[in-house]
Amino acid sequence: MDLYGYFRSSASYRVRIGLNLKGLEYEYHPVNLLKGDQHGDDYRTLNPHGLLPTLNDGETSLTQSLAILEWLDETHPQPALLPKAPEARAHIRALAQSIASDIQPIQNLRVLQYLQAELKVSDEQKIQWIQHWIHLGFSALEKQLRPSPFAAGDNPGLFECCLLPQVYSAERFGLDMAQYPKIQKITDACNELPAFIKAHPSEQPDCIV
Ligand SMILES: N[C@@H](CCC(=O)N[C@@H](CS)C(=O)NCC(=O)O)C(=O)O
Repeated sequence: MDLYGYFRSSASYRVRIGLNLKGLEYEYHPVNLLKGDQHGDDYRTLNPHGLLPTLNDGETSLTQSLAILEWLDETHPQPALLPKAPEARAHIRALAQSIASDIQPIQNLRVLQYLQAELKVSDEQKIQWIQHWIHLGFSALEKQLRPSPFAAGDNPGLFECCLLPQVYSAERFGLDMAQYPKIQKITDACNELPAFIKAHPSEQPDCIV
Protein backbone atom coordinates (compact mmCIF):
# COMPACT_ATOMS: atom_id res chain seq x y z
CA MET A 1 0.00 0.00 0.00
CA ASP A 2 1.03 3.61 -0.57
CA LEU A 3 0.10 6.31 1.92
CA TYR A 4 0.28 9.95 0.86
CA GLY A 5 0.58 11.99 4.04
CA TYR A 6 2.40 14.67 5.99
CA PHE A 7 4.02 14.12 9.36
CA ARG A 8 1.84 16.66 11.15
CA SER A 9 -1.41 16.02 9.29
CA SER A 10 -3.79 14.60 11.86
CA ALA A 11 -5.90 12.77 9.27
CA SER A 12 -2.74 11.08 7.92
CA TYR A 13 -1.66 10.25 11.47
CA ARG A 14 -5.04 8.51 12.03
CA VAL A 15 -4.43 6.23 9.06
CA ARG A 16 -0.82 5.52 10.08
CA ILE A 17 -2.10 4.31 13.46
CA GLY A 18 -4.77 2.14 11.81
CA LEU A 19 -2.26 0.55 9.42
CA ASN A 20 0.13 -0.12 12.31
CA LEU A 21 -2.61 -1.59 14.52
CA LYS A 22 -3.41 -3.98 11.68
CA GLY A 23 0.27 -4.79 11.21
CA LEU A 24 0.18 -3.71 7.55
CA GLU A 25 3.28 -2.57 5.69
CA TYR A 26 3.02 0.56 3.57
CA GLU A 27 5.20 2.96 1.67
CA TYR A 28 4.96 6.52 2.92
CA HIS A 29 4.92 9.39 0.39
CA PRO A 30 5.27 12.79 2.04
CA VAL A 31 3.24 15.67 0.58
CA ASN A 32 4.48 18.94 2.04
CA LEU A 33 1.42 20.93 3.15
CA LEU A 34 3.39 24.04 4.06
CA LYS A 35 4.90 24.20 0.57
CA GLY A 36 1.40 23.71 -0.90
CA ASP A 37 2.19 20.37 -2.58
CA GLN A 38 -1.41 19.27 -1.89
CA HIS A 39 -2.53 21.82 -4.54
CA GLY A 40 -0.15 20.59 -7.24
CA ASP A 41 -1.45 18.67 -10.25
CA ASP A 42 0.31 15.48 -9.15
CA TYR A 43 -1.54 15.27 -5.86
CA ARG A 44 -4.85 16.71 -7.14
CA THR A 45 -4.98 13.86 -9.64
CA LEU A 46 -5.02 11.50 -6.67
CA ASN A 47 -7.37 13.60 -4.56
CA PRO A 48 -9.18 16.51 -6.23
CA HIS A 49 -9.99 17.98 -2.79
CA GLY A 50 -6.30 18.66 -2.17
CA LEU A 51 -6.52 17.12 1.29
CA LEU A 52 -4.42 14.39 2.89
CA PRO A 53 -4.38 11.46 3.24
CA THR A 54 -4.80 9.24 0.19
CA LEU A 55 -4.23 5.50 0.48
CA ASN A 56 -3.56 3.47 -2.64
CA ASP A 57 -3.74 -0.30 -2.76
CA GLY A 58 -3.16 -1.53 -6.30
CA GLU A 59 -6.03 -0.17 -8.40
CA THR A 60 -7.89 1.02 -5.30
CA SER A 61 -7.44 4.65 -4.33
CA LEU A 62 -9.09 5.86 -1.14
CA THR A 63 -9.53 9.22 0.55
CA GLN A 64 -11.14 10.43 3.81
CA SER A 65 -9.39 8.98 6.84
CA LEU A 66 -12.50 7.47 8.46
CA ALA A 67 -13.54 5.79 5.21
CA ILE A 68 -9.99 4.45 4.87
CA LEU A 69 -9.99 3.12 8.45
CA GLU A 70 -13.34 1.40 7.96
CA TRP A 71 -12.13 -0.07 4.65
CA LEU A 72 -9.02 -1.39 6.43
CA ASP A 73 -11.28 -2.95 9.06
CA GLU A 74 -13.45 -4.61 6.41
CA THR A 75 -10.54 -5.93 4.35
CA HIS A 76 -8.28 -6.87 7.30
CA PRO A 77 -10.73 -7.64 10.11
CA GLN A 78 -8.21 -8.58 12.84
CA PRO A 79 -7.55 -6.86 15.16
CA ALA A 80 -10.89 -5.09 14.87
CA LEU A 81 -11.09 -1.30 15.03
CA LEU A 82 -14.78 -1.40 15.97
CA PRO A 83 -16.64 -3.48 18.57
CA LYS A 84 -19.14 -6.12 17.41
CA ALA A 85 -22.46 -4.96 18.90
CA PRO A 86 -24.29 -2.41 16.71
CA GLU A 87 -24.88 -0.01 19.63
CA ALA A 88 -21.24 -0.14 20.68
CA ARG A 89 -20.14 0.40 17.07
CA ALA A 90 -22.40 3.43 16.77
CA HIS A 91 -21.04 4.81 20.06
CA ILE A 92 -17.40 4.49 18.93
CA ARG A 93 -18.20 5.96 15.51
CA ALA A 94 -19.91 8.90 17.24
CA LEU A 95 -16.87 9.53 19.45
CA ALA A 96 -14.55 9.33 16.44
CA GLN A 97 -16.74 11.69 14.42
CA SER A 98 -16.78 14.20 17.27
CA ILE A 99 -13.12 14.64 16.48
CA ALA A 100 -13.00 14.01 12.74
CA SER A 101 -16.17 15.92 11.82
CA ASP A 102 -16.60 18.51 14.58
CA ILE A 103 -13.20 19.42 16.07
CA GLN A 104 -10.46 18.95 13.46
CA PRO A 105 -12.04 20.50 10.33
CA ILE A 106 -12.33 23.93 11.96
CA GLN A 107 -8.58 24.04 12.54
CA ASN A 108 -7.48 22.56 9.27
CA LEU A 109 -4.59 24.39 7.59
CA ARG A 110 -6.76 25.93 4.86
CA VAL A 111 -9.20 27.30 7.46
CA LEU A 112 -6.35 28.82 9.49
CA GLN A 113 -4.77 30.24 6.33
CA TYR A 114 -8.11 31.83 5.36
CA LEU A 115 -8.55 33.29 8.85
CA GLN A 116 -5.10 34.87 8.69
CA ALA A 117 -4.75 35.85 5.02
CA GLU A 118 -8.34 36.97 4.30
CA LEU A 119 -9.85 37.89 7.66
CA LYS A 120 -6.59 39.30 9.06
CA VAL A 121 -6.77 37.37 12.29
CA SER A 122 -3.60 37.74 14.43
CA ASP A 123 -1.39 34.83 15.59
CA GLU A 124 -2.84 35.17 19.11
CA GLN A 125 -6.42 35.08 17.81
CA LYS A 126 -5.61 32.05 15.70
CA ILE A 127 -4.33 30.17 18.79
CA GLN A 128 -7.41 31.30 20.72
CA TRP A 129 -9.64 29.93 17.92
CA ILE A 130 -7.87 26.56 17.90
CA GLN A 131 -7.93 26.21 21.69
CA HIS A 132 -11.61 27.22 21.87
CA TRP A 133 -12.83 24.53 19.47
CA ILE A 134 -10.64 21.76 20.85
CA HIS A 135 -11.69 22.62 24.41
CA LEU A 136 -15.38 22.57 23.48
CA GLY A 137 -15.06 19.11 21.95
CA PHE A 138 -12.72 17.63 24.57
CA SER A 139 -14.93 18.87 27.45
CA ALA A 140 -17.91 17.05 25.96
CA LEU A 141 -15.87 13.90 25.26
CA GLU A 142 -14.82 13.87 28.93
CA LYS A 143 -18.50 13.40 29.81
CA GLN A 144 -18.95 10.54 27.33
CA LEU A 145 -15.78 8.51 27.86
CA ARG A 146 -15.38 5.53 30.20
CA PRO A 147 -11.75 4.49 29.73
CA SER A 148 -11.27 0.78 30.41
CA PRO A 149 -8.46 1.42 29.51
CA PHE A 150 -9.56 2.35 25.95
CA ALA A 151 -12.92 3.77 24.82
CA ALA A 152 -14.29 0.38 23.73
CA GLY A 153 -12.58 -1.76 26.38
CA ASP A 154 -9.37 -3.75 26.19
CA ASN A 155 -8.14 -2.67 22.76
CA PRO A 156 -7.64 0.65 20.97
CA GLY A 157 -9.58 1.19 17.75
CA LEU A 158 -11.27 3.78 15.55
CA PHE A 159 -11.67 6.33 18.33
CA GLU A 160 -8.06 6.14 19.47
CA CYS A 161 -6.92 6.51 15.82
CA CYS A 162 -8.65 9.92 15.91
CA LEU A 163 -7.91 10.90 19.49
CA LEU A 164 -4.13 10.71 19.56
CA PRO A 165 -3.63 13.06 16.57
CA GLN A 166 -6.08 15.54 18.10
CA VAL A 167 -4.25 15.43 21.43
CA TYR A 168 -0.98 16.03 19.55
CA SER A 169 -2.55 19.20 18.04
CA ALA A 170 -3.97 20.29 21.38
CA GLU A 171 -0.54 20.05 23.00
CA ARG A 172 1.11 21.76 20.06
CA PHE A 173 -1.23 24.73 20.47
CA GLY A 174 -0.76 24.96 24.23
CA LEU A 175 -3.98 23.47 25.62
CA ASP A 176 -3.61 22.25 29.22
CA MET A 177 -4.40 18.53 28.97
CA ALA A 178 -4.79 18.23 32.77
CA GLN A 179 -8.35 19.48 32.18
CA TYR A 180 -9.21 16.19 30.45
CA PRO A 181 -8.21 13.29 32.73
CA LYS A 182 -10.13 10.61 30.82
CA ILE A 183 -8.68 11.66 27.48
CA GLN A 184 -5.24 11.73 29.12
CA LYS A 185 -5.73 8.24 30.53
CA ILE A 186 -6.56 6.81 27.11
CA THR A 187 -3.70 8.77 25.54
CA ASP A 188 -1.21 7.41 28.08
CA ALA A 189 -2.39 3.84 27.43
CA CYS A 190 -1.98 4.32 23.65
CA ASN A 191 1.46 5.86 24.03
CA GLU A 192 2.71 2.56 25.47
CA LEU A 193 1.90 0.73 22.23
CA PRO A 194 4.31 0.34 19.27
CA ALA A 195 1.52 1.05 16.73
CA PHE A 196 1.05 4.51 18.19
CA ILE A 197 4.72 5.19 18.84
CA LYS A 198 5.64 4.35 15.22
CA ALA A 199 2.82 6.55 13.86
CA HIS A 200 3.83 9.64 15.84
CA PRO A 201 4.76 12.70 13.73
CA SER A 202 8.27 12.77 15.22
CA GLU A 203 8.91 9.28 13.79
CA GLN A 204 8.07 10.21 10.18
CA PRO A 205 10.79 10.71 7.55
CA ASP A 206 9.42 14.16 6.64
CA CYS A 207 9.41 15.42 10.24
CA ILE A 208 11.20 18.77 10.41
CA VAL A 209 10.91 19.59 14.14
N1 LIG B 1 -12.03 14.76 6.51
C1 LIG B 1 -10.72 14.60 5.94
C2 LIG B 1 -9.85 15.73 6.41
C3 LIG B 1 -8.58 15.79 5.64
C4 LIG B 1 -7.75 16.98 6.07
O1 LIG B 1 -8.26 17.92 6.66
N2 LIG B 1 -6.45 16.94 5.75
C5 LIG B 1 -5.59 18.03 6.08
C6 LIG B 1 -4.41 17.58 6.90
S1 LIG B 1 -4.96 16.93 8.45
C7 LIG B 1 -5.06 18.64 4.81
O2 LIG B 1 -4.69 17.94 3.91
N3 LIG B 1 -5.02 20.00 4.74
C8 LIG B 1 -4.51 20.67 3.62
C9 LIG B 1 -4.96 22.10 3.54
O3 LIG B 1 -5.69 22.54 4.44
O4 LIG B 1 -4.56 22.77 2.59
C10 LIG B 1 -10.14 13.25 6.38
O5 LIG B 1 -10.51 12.78 7.45
O6 LIG B 1 -9.34 12.66 5.64
